[in-house]
Amino acid sequence: MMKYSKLMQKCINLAKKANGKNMPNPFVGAIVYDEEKKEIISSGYHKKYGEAHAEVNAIKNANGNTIGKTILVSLEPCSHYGKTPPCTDLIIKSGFKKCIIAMLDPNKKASGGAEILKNAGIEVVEGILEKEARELNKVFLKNILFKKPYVMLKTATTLDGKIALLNGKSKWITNEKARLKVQKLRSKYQAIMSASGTILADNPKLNVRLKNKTSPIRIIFDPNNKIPLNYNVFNNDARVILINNSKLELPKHIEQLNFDGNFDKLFKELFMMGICSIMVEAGCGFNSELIKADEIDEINHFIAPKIFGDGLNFVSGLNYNEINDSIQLKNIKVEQIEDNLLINGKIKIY
Ligand code: AOF
Ligand code: ZN
Repeated sequence: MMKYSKLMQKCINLAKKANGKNMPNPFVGAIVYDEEKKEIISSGYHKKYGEAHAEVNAIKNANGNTIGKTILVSLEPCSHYGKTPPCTDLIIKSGFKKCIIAMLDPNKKASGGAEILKNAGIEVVEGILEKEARELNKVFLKNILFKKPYVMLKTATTLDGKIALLNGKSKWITNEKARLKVQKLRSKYQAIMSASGTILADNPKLNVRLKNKTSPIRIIFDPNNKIPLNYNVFNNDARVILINNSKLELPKHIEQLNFDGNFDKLFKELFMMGICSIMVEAGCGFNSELIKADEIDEINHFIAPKIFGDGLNFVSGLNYNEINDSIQLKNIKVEQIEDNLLINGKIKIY
């Protein structure tokens, strides 16, 4: 199994090259392998939404050298006619002996490929680097299983957990390199979401100031119509979705959505508007609402070596009687960025 893990890791690394152009489709990588010669014949990945699947690209690159060979794919080969024909047909036609899969496809329309291959006499091995493959496709999994966007909360606090001084001042808690990291995180999400408190206090641009990177869609939570339309977040650098219950006349790049207090419904509506992944950068009020509504999947939390004493909390209004009932982040990763720390963890694992 060791050799398959190494090869599957290569499939996963290949899949990442799509760099989001695959959205809303999954990241998928594939390798055609010769078990006798112990060598990789070819590889491929899903490059762009609507275009060839990973298996198709890997098989094309094998130039006919597939009979009796093994194919490794980071996702169960599809069995359906979508934008492209079923990969199972091509795998069977190409004469493969074995198919190694990291994870089954959660998409009911396309799943069942493993069974089809087995019925055609191909040996199928499932679950190689499944955890890594699910991490790679966390956004796709959330989208398919819940019809909602994947939501990551970014926070930055002092050592004593404060996001601002009591007077609201918060520029700058983290160091410059940590702020560059925030730009990189923003570039990985399709949309960035913030709320009126933060926007009125900081008038942020919520854009990406990195070379060759487009800025994310901005989702502005302002149900009580507090933010004037001349604020930076409403400029036409990118599409804006404004959550606001007033009757407004808006420029073309701003779409309006109402909010009735139900976050589950709000995120489902955002998904229907094509939003697959969201990074939240807001203040205590909005962070707390989303955490209480159980809408956060992942947290990236920066810590700076400062002590503010009395100040604004990162979360408030949550309380538990038992430690076991409190929120426990999983799969923790810690990165030191000069004198700051970045702690990444999951609230939900898909
Ligand atoms: C991909 N790339 O490499 C694999 C996918 O509309 P289609 O034909 O592109 O089908 C999309 C579905 O196919 C997708 O949701 C997933 O379930 C399955 N497998 N999709 O985009 C790939 N192997
Ligand atoms: Zn396919």
